[in-house]
Amino acid sequence: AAPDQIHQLDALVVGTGFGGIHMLYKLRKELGLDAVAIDKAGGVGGTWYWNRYPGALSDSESFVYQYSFDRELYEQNPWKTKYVTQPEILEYLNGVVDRYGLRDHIRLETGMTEAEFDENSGTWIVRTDRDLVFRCRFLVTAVGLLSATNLPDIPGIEGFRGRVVHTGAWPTDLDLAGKRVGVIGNGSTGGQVTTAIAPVVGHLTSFQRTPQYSVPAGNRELTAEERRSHRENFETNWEQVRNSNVAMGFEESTVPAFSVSAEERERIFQRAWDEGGGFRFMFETFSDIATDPAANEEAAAFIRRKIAEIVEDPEVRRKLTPTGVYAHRPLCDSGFYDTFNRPNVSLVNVKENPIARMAEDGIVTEDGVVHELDVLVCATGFDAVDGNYKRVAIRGRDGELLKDSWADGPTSYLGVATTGFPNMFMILGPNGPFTNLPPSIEAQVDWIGETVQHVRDTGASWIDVKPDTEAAWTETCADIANQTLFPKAASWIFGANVPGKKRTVMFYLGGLKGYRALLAEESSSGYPGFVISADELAPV
Ligand code: NA7
Repeated sequence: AAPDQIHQLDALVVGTGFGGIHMLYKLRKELGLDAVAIDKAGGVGGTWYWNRYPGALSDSESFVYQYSFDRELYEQNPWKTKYVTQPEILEYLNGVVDRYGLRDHIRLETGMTEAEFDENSGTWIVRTDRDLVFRCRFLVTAVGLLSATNLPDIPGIEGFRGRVVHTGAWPTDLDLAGKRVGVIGNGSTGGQVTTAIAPVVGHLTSFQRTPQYSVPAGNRELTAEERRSHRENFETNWEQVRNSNVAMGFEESTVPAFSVSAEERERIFQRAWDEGGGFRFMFETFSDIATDPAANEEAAAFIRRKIAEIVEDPEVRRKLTPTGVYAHRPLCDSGFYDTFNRPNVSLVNVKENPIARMAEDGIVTEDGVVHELDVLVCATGFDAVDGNYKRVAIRGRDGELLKDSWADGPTSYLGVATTGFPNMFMILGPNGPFTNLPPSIEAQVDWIGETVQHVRDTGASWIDVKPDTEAAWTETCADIANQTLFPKAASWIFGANVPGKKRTVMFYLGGLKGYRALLAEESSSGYPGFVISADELAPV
């Protein structure tokens, strides 16, 4: 584009999910900057725009699955159930955008394709898939850590006469009633979609590679008393959330599993099972489920006993029963195991009997059976954390591509900035906290806002992470992860779900409280982990 077609801005935000919306609010309403947000989607909402599959639900409890930056917004939110569904969350986010008058500053159906840092001017030039080019001092990427879809590579899939859909790009016109539907995957998404559609479809075939541990979600209406308490205890509740590890709105246990008797242990697991919630089951019961193999096995064995009680057919039960460590992202469901007692549901374990190819009329497994399908639903997850960064060309200092800089695995400092890419801030970048996400997003947005203000106040043109700082942070994240059992399970938390993706640490598992303290220390001590362009020029 000719220079006169370039839109000059103080800041550009890429993405309009929970992170992007809050960042745009911060930049415009609190810092008074000229900021715009773009999104490749046709509406705002990020994750909650794309994941419209039946059964899509946040399994963070609704009283903590929202913003806390405006108490009035919080108090006016009408959510009445313990968990909220995709349409409710999407409506909420649209309401936030309208409430603060942000819609005029959002360009939809506009995807970032390239971004390049110009060191002389200390600005970013951002190109899009439209005729829109931006030049801005600050670039904030809020592109989602679970949004770049991962599709299975099935030979012959293009010859399938039916329809193939990914849960993370769900079409609005798809009617599954009476259809023969295959679902590949049984993570959070697969569990939800399978449970929701089984009563509606003609026949459902679930293709599972790794059986999962799941506990009941326990969704229900909140009582009037609970809702009143959430409003009235706004400050104490959010203080608790911000000073916890997983930010889910409960106190994490400090009691080791073997410090109580076997009967007491059983009682505590049963109480958690009855209450519901995957994170509660893993972190509210005992302090060492995620770290001590023997404690972990106690929790796993409890869930296996429940599966044995629920699932009637012995062969189906065997296939549904996990044997490994309980260290994926903890799941919960609304009747997942029960679904396999239905006469219209069948289960194929694709580790024992892999998918060989796709025929015109369905999936052919290695035993030669054709599983006839009208629709194939891929609940196969995401190229998590860095997926969206690798799909565009982001060039930092000296023209280096971000995906090359991350060739050995994505890194950052505090999940918000990465060396060589000055003035670029990430929301939920690699090696950020592993928590219920809105509270971590708010911590990052606050910090990014403060840092942008700092750079402006000092008159500097850019700020960049020191390479040593970033290397040390990667090491910290790896050290903490290695003290847990999570690396022992092959999941997206470590990049293990995408073929060919390097397995590496992608989260800070030290908890939100510690994370927030580190962010605060960095800014209050004058950004020792960063180089600020003026610093370099200062006489020694
Ligand atoms: P997940 O948790 O990555 O689950 C993906 C599922 O798809 C999982 O069961 C995978 O089996 C399965 N999968 C992936 N690729 C294949 C192939 N090629 N063949 C067979 N099965 C496959 O994604 P979700 O969308 O459920 O959830 C992601 C996060 O989003 C979730 O944790 C929430 O935080 C929100 P595997 O276990 O790898 O053997």
